[in-house]
Amino acid sequence: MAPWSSSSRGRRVCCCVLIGLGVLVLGAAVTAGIRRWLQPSGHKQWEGAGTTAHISEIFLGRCFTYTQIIHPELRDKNCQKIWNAFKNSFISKDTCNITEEDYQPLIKLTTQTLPCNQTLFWSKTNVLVHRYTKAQKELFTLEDTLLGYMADDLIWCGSSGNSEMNYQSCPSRMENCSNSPVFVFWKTVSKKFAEAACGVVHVMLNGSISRAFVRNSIFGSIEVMNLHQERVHSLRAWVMHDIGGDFSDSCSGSSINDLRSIMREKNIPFTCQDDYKPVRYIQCVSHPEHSSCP
Ligand code: JS2
Repeated sequence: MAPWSSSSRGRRVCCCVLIGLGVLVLGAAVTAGIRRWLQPSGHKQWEGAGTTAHISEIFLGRCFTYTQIIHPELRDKNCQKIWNAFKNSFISKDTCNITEEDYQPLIKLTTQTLPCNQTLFWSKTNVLVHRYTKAQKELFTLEDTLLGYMADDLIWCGSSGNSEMNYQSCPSRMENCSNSPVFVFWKTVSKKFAEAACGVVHVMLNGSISRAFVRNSIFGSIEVMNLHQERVHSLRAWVMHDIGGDFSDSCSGSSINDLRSIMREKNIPFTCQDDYKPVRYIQCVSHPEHSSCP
C-alpha cells in the first residue's frame, strides 16, 4: 500500500472531523440565533411592550361594566362571545398582516347606534376630551362607545401558528409592522365611528402644538375621510389651548385652513371656535387662579 495512502486517509479523516465540527458549530449558532430571535414562548421578539397582563379579565370586566351598568340598554350583549371574537381576530395570525376583515366578527357583535349630533372626535387632546365627556354626557368619543371603552390603553398581539398571546413583546409603532393588531383595530373602529356619524359633529383639537390639525393622524386620515355629507350637516371644531400653554395654532392658523378646505371639498359646512368655554371650564378646575378662568 502506497506510503502516501495512510497519510491521505489521515487527512481525509481529519477533514471529515473538521467539516463535522464546522456543521455542528454552525448548527448551534443558527439554533442560538433562532432561539434569541424567538422568545421562549416561540413568539418573535419585538421592541414594544407585550400584551397587557390579564387582558381577558380586563376586557370582559369592561364589557360587563359597560353593558350592565353604564349602558344597560346593551345588557343583552354576550361579553364572552365578544371576547372570543376579539381574541380570534389576531390569535395564531401573522401579527404584521392583520386586516380590517379580521375584526368584522367583533364589530358585528358590538354594534351600537349613536344618536345624531352626539359624535365627538379628537386629536392630540386625549386627556381633556375624556374629562369633558365624563362631565358632559351628551357627546360620545370613540372611547365612550362599547368597542373603544373595552380596548382603550390595552396592547395585544400574537404570532402565526401560536395559540398563545405574546405577553413579552408586541410591535411598536416604529417597527415596520404597520398592520399590527392594535393599529389595525383603531383604524378599523375609527372608520366605523366616522361612517356612523350624523347631524352636527364635533372635534376637539390642540392649539398648543405646532399644527392642531394633522393630515396623517387617525382623525385627519381616516375619520375626516369617512364623514359623509348626506349624513353630516356640519363639523364644529374646538381648538383648545393649555392653560398657561403656547398659542401655537388657532382657528385662523394654517392647519385649520387645511381642514376647512378639505371640508369645503366634501361639501360639509365647517365652523371653528378657539377655547370653547364649557371645555375651558373643565381646564379651569385644575387652574382656578388663572386669569383666563372665571
Ligand atoms: C393606541 C389608540 C390606544 O377622533 C379620535 C378617536 O376617535 C380615535 O380613535 O382617533 C382619533 C384620535 O386619533 P389621532 O387623530 O391620531 O390623535 P392622537 O392624539 O395621535 O391619538 C392617537 C391614538 C388614537 C387611537 N387610539 N391607539 N392605543 O389605547 C388607543 N386609544 C385610541 N383612541
